[in-house]
Amino acid sequence: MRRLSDTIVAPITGAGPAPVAVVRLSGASAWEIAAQVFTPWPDRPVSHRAYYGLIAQRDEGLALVFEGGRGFTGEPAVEFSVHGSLAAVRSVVDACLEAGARSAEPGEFTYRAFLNGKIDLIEAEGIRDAIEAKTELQLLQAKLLRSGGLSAQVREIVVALQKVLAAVEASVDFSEEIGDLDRDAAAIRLRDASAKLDSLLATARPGRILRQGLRIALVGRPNAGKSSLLNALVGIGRSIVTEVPGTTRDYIEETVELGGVPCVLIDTAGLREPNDPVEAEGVALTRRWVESADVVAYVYDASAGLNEDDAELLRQIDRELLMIANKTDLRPGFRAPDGHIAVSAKFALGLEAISRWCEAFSDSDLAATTPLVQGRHEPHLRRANEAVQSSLEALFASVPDDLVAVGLFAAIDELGRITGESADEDMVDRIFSDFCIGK
Ligand SMILES: Nc1nc2c(ncn2[C@@H]2O[C@H](COP(=O)(O)OP(=O)(O)O)[C@@H](O)[C@H]2O)c(=O)[nH]1
Ligand SMILES: [Mg+2]
Repeated sequence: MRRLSDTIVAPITGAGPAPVAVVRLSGASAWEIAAQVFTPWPDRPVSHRAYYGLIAQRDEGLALVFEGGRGFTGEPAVEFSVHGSLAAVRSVVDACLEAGARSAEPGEFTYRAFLNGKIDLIEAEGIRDAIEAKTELQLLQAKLLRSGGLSAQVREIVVALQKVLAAVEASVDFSEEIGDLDRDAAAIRLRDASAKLDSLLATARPGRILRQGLRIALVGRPNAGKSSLLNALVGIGRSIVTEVPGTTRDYIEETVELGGVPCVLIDTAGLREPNDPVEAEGVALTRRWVESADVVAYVYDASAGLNEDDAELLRQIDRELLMIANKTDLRPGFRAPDGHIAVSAKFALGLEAISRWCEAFSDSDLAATTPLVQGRHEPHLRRANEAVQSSLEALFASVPDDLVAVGLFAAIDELGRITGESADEDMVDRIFSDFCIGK
């Protein structure tokens, strides 16, 4: 386990060379250590003030000083701005290590901010997401988490449950003095809490799409133009990452931003396309891609139309379906059936309609205005909701009121795991180990 009593040091800016780099020193002895590596160190440093001087006897730069409770970590800290060369950064870090600091582990600054009560776990996740954001919406979303919007909603539910719990416990302990529990009032509170949990849970899918991308499997008969469509979409989209297909893979994935939404396009490139698309192997493989996808983009040749093979493939698909009529350039005047999108992959026509569809499907408007729950939060919210439901049932069943309390304790505990109030050490460690060094 990390020792909180240590003073830790790490660069908090990216790998240089760059004009400037920042090295953060944080912990109880930060000022004492800074006094050894920075000259002239002020006699009475003032928090939030920057001092100019010589750092580690080699490079001149600024020392920005924070007193305990006022910086990012909540501890005394000093941030040195130096020239952004590898050598300059290393000499500052080394000087701090020699003076008694140790290297910070990944996420350790944020971990301390959490332990010192500056942020909760959700806000820490917002910081991580801001660092990792690849799209504008991801950045906006990270800000919503960081500014405590989701934390406040979770806490509000906890407070409501605590009020019911207090009433239940009072009626158990002092029923003679205060009379029976007001079951209707308790039920109203619990139903309201459950509805709030439901609406938080409803943001899980757009949240997952925003972070991990909307997974779209391209499916259709051989030669329908699936690979051409993938290339055309990559051509109009803003490229995020390109995954190189491994030798063991029988498909490729390309991540591209379409209509502001990160989309993972899944194609069957490299695979021997079966002659008969409904032959066992073809269907089994298609099913495997489809299973990992949110959406199946079913591509067909508009000049040939849909036939029995298409019907058979379509019967296998149990995902949200987007029908795409391709090769419309071969059929001037083609009018796509309702709900189908007409494109020409070859001439990159009609692709904007696919972007708009992705934008609408993934509720990306929501992501700009509402904090969305993350994969880590989801099981806790679900279990909290189940516990609230069981309390509601117990409320009107002929069972002791203690049983109502059991469900409420469980729900409050689950919600505390989201914000970190009742999180165990392993879980907290897992979250912070996702962070990079220097954060
Ligand atoms: N005219 C025309 N040909 C296309 C279009 N899209 C794909 N093709 C051609 O159709 C053939 C099969 O395309 P491909 O993308 O490999 O299909 P896949 O088997 O579904 O991946 C190739 O010769 C493409 O050039 C299109 O929009 N218009
Ligand atoms: Mg292909």
